[in-house]
Amino acid sequence: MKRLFCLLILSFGLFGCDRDPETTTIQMPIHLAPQKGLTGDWQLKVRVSSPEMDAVMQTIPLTVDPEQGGVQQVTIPNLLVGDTVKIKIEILADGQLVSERSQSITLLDSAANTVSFEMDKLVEEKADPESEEPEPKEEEKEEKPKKLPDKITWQKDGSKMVLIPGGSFQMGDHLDKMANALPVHKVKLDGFYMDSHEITVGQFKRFLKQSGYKPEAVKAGWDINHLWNEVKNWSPTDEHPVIYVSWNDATAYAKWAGKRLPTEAEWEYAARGGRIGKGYPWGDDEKVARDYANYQGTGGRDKWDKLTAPVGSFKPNGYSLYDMAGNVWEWCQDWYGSDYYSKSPAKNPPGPGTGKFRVLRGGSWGNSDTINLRVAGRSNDSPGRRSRYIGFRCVSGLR
Ligand SMILES: [Ca+2]
Repeated sequence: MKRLFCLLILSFGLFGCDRDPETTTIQMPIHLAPQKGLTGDWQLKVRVSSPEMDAVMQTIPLTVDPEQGGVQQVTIPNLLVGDTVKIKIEILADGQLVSERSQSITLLDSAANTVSFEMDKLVEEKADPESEEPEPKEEEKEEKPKKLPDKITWQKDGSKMVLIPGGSFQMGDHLDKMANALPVHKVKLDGFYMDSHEITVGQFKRFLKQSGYKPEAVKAGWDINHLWNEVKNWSPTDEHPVIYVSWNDATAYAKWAGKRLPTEAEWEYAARGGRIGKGYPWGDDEKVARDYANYQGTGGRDKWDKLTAPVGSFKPNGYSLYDMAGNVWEWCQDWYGSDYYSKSPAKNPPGPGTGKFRVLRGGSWGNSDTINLRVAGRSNDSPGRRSRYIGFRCVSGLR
């Protein structure tokens, strides 16, 4: 019983309803033995790769209580029939790897491809992180040189940043009233680091002090004290997100910090937190929205009525990003194009070459409807626009 083991079960069930001859799915029931006395923020990382395609990687919050044990179902769609793929499962507690398993499977035509993983004795592996299982040994060695830290602190502005691993996702949504989120299309992105929090009032003040940059509100005639008094009405402390920043201001900050604004595709991919086809950063359940987002009104964790919340007051998504829904709208790098999704390049789309408005994402404390909190929701405004509802965060590419 003490031995670690990995059980592979292939079951070839013909489901009949899959008429697409080229793609299929993998179903992955992940069995967790009860882990006595363990607490922490648990995550499941799933990586699927083959010689024919780039790695698809997801980070998923563990829905099974590790103390109780149980089965968590993971489904990976849109895989090529006939491909032999390698699946790697990692379990992390508070960002630290505690257990991993790998298996390969050849995907069958029109079949439900199932790989079952048995995870037990998580703590024994944690105690010896250098230990490797005999079976996946060679493949583990291949991957180690690529390993980047999951979390970093950006020296220039002190931001905590999290690694968003490269991969592919379905961008957009079929939800009513979101014609500009169509067509849903596959996008492939290189990895990047993203600020885990929105840029705060305190960070933006330090930027102005150190750089001498004159914010757009001041250029437009506001006294700087008037600007900060206005900010204070809705973002009362240095820990609240900065507001009344135009796209030009946000871009100037990012440039000063040696970062950049996220592309719209990067923002949506990151907001999804490794989840596939879900409406919000936390999944589909609107009833728990106030655990994750500050929007109009209060309830649950949302104690902020008619103002922003200090950044990081709500639960993070699967990539440890906070406030990707609500609090403040976030500027993206791209020009806005309502029909851009029909002509977007498949890899690292940069947005239209020109336009009148810049993309805004994520909704804000002022939104009454959760539709604005959706990961695929798109808004826009002119690059000089300043508002109590708009802030930003930055990213850095890996090269
Ligand atoms: Ca609120």
